Amino acid sequence: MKLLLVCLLLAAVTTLTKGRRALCNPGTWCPYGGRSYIFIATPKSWAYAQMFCQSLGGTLAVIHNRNTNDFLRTLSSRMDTWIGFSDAQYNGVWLWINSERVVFRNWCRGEPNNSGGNQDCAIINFKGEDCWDDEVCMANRPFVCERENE
Ligand SMILES: [Ca+2]
Ligand SMILES: [Ca+2]
Repeated sequence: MKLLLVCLLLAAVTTLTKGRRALCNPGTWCPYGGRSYIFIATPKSWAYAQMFCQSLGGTLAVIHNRNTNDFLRTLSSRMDTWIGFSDAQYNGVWLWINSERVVFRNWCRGEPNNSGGNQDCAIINFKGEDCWDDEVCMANRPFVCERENE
């Protein structure tokens, strides 16, 4: 019975993902644009999310263009999701966790607003929308990791 359910689920996922550029099974690394990404649905604080990504051989995901943004938006099912973008070092100075240059941003209107004076970590899919918000880093959120392809 359990096996049948798993098969049905797999069939459903396969149907849903048909036509996309890559077939990604939930909980596995998904190659895209020269890197691989994984969505972790278990909510963690930003720092613990990064540590978890490191334990998988990666970092929190970095976004350099619209295509990657859209891909991760789909991968994360449009849930509030941490990415590796933070201004914790110096408020207002947003840096990628792998130190790569910032060439793409997708802030929601009025964001980042540093609300309450301590929003230093970025999520995608704010309120389900296609834009980013700064939030309190201690908040528990799902997250996406990335790593180099083997
Ligand atoms: Ca801030
Ligand atoms: Ca905010």
